Amino acid sequence: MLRCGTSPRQPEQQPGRPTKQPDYGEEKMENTPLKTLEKRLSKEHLQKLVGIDNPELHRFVAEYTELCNPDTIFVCADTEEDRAFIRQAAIETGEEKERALEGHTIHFDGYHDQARDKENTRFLLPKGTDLGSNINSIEREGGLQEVRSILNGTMQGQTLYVRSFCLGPTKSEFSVPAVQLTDSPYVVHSEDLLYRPGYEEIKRAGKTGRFFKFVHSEGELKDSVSVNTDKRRVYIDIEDDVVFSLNTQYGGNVIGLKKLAMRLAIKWASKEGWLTEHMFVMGVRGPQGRVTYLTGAFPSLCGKTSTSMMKGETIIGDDIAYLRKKGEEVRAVNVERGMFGIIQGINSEDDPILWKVLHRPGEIIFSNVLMTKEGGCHWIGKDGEVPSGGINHSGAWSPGKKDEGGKEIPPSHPNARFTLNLGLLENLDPEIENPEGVVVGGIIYGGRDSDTWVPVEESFGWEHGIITKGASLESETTAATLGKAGVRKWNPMSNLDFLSVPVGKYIECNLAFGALLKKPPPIFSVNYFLKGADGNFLNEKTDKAVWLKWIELRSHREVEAIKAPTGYIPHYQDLERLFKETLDKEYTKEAYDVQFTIRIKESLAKTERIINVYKNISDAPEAVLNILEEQKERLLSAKEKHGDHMLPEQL
Ligand code: SPV
Ligand code: MN
Repeated sequence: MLRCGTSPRQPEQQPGRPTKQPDYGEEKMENTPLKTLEKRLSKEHLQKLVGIDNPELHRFVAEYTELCNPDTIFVCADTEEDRAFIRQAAIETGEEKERALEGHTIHFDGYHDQARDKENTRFLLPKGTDLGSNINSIEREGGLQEVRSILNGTMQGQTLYVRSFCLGPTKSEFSVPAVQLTDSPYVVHSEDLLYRPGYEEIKRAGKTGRFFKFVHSEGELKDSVSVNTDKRRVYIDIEDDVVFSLNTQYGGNVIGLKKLAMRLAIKWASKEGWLTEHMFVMGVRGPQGRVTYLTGAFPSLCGKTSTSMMKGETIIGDDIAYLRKKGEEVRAVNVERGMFGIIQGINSEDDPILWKVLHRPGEIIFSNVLMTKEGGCHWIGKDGEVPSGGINHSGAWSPGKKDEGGKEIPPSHPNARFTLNLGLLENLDPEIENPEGVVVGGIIYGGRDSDTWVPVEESFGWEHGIITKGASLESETTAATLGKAGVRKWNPMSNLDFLSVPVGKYIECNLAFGALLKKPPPIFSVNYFLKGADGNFLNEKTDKAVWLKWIELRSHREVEAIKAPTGYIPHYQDLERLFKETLDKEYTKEAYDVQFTIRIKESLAKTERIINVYKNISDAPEAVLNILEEQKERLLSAKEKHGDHMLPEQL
C-alpha cells in the first residue's frame, strides 16, 4: 500500500483567495509583531508589509528583524522602482561590479565559497525523527540555537531586504509564494531575475496563505566577500518551512528559492501527491511541427542546461519542475523564470543562443568569471585567447597564479555561473507562463557515465523506469559540488542532495505518482558521456539532439525499438535517418554498434551496486529490489549466451 499523496491542500490554503485589506487600527497595533514592525520600519515600508494581510508573514519578519537588528529594512513590492533600487544597491555595496556592456555585472564569491556546501547543509529534526543515513541532519533545538547565535545582531549597520516571489507560474494550482529575508542585494537581484514576482501573489493567497521562508545573512564581509566561511551553515527547518543560510554567498547556498525551496517543496509534494523534481522542461519538435514536452533530471554538470537549450527546440526551464496530475495527464511547470547556468565551456559554436545573449546588453549577473581591466570577461572554454590578467574569485589574477596549496588557479572557477531571465532567450517556449503547465510526453534521466548505459534507452514502463533509471541514477562527480571530482556517486533522480523525506518514501511517491495512470509518460535514460576502449567520448555534444528526436517519436509510439535486458533501444535505421534529418550527419553502423553494444558486464555490476544501496534503505518499497533482481536475472542469462558484451543485432 503506497503512503503518498493522501492529504490535499486545505481549502483555506489555496492561493487565489480574494485579498482582504488589512485594518491598521489601534487595536491591531497592540499585536506584538506589528508593534515591532512599526518601531523598525519606515512608514513607506511598513505600509508595503502590512499591505499583505498575513499574520504569519508579519511574525516572521518581526522575529528576524529583532534578532538580526538591521539599521534599515527595505520591503520590495513588484514595482520597477523597487527592482531598480535593488540593482543599484548591489552595485553600490560592491557585491556586483558593472561591466562595459549595459546591464551586465560581475559578482565574486569567496575563494572557498564556490559551490553548494553539502557538509554544512543540514535538516533540523526534532528528537526522535530521522530521514535516514543518506540525509544530513542535526537535532532541531540545538541547530536553531546555533542559527540564533550566528544571526544575533549580524545585520547591524546593514539593510535587511524583504522580497516576495512566486515559485511556478502565478495564479495557478502550482504557485507557491516565498519570502526572502537577506542582507545581500545580490541575492535579491539574482532572485529577481530567476523568479516570478510574488508580492501580489502572497497578497492574493490571503490571511492563511502558506509560503516558504528564507533567512540569509552573508555575515561579516571583507572586500565584499563573506569571511566566516568556517561558520557557513545551511539549515533547513521542515517543521516550520524556513531555511537559514549563513556566512555564505554562493548562489546554490543562498538563493533561497532555488535548491533551498526545493527541499521544502519535496516535503509538501510527498504529502500531497505531486512531485518536485530536479528537471528541465522543454518542447521537442516532432513531425509536422508537433511539439512534445519532455522533462529531464541530470546531476550538476551533466548537460541538463545544454539539453534544454538544444538548437531548434524550445525551453521552459533548465533546473527545477513541479509535476502534477490532471485527470489522466501529467503536467509540469518551471518553478523558475530564469537561469543560473554554468558558464564554463559556453562557446559560440555549441551554444549559439546563449553566446549571443551573453554578448549583448541585457540584465545578466556573471559570477566567478575573470573580469578584465576593460570590463570584459573570460571563462574556461570561452572562444578566444585567455587574457593576460584581471580579477577573478582569487583576487588579482594572471596566468600561472597558484593558491595556498600550490594548485594553479584557472582564469574562472569551474562552477562559475551566469544569471539571467529566460525572457532574454529567443528559444523561450510560449507556454512558460501557462498556469496549467504543459503535458509531459516523456521523462528522461541522465548522468555522467563513462562505461555502462547506452546513449538512449526507454524503460519497460513506469515502475521499471522509476526504479532502474531514476532511482538507479549514478554520476561521476564534478566541480559543482565541493569535494573530489571523478568519483561515481549514486544520485536517485539527481535529487539526493535535496531530499527532505527519506529516500525510500521519495521513491515510493514517484512510483505512486504514475501507478494509476492508464498511460503514464514513458521514462528514458540518456548517457552523453559513454567512452570507447581508447578512453575517448563516443558521441559529439550535438548528438543529443538526435536522442531527443528519437524520444519524441517513441513517446508517440511512432518508431519501433529493440528489447534489450535493460530496456528498449533504437534501431539503427531510425537513428541513421534522424542523424541525417537533424544534424545532416552520416551515422555509420559501426558507430551505432559501438554505442549501442549492451555492456552486460558493466550493467550487471551497476545493478548489483544499486541492489546493495537499496538493501540498506529500510523503507524502500518492495518493488525496488524485485525489479532490480529481475533486471539482474535478464542480464545474467544474456551473459551466459553472449559473454560480457552483446551487439544490438544479437538481441
Ligand atoms: C546544481 O548544481 O544543480 C545547480 C546549481 O543547479 S545550484 O544552485 O548550486 O544547485
Ligand atoms: Mn540544479
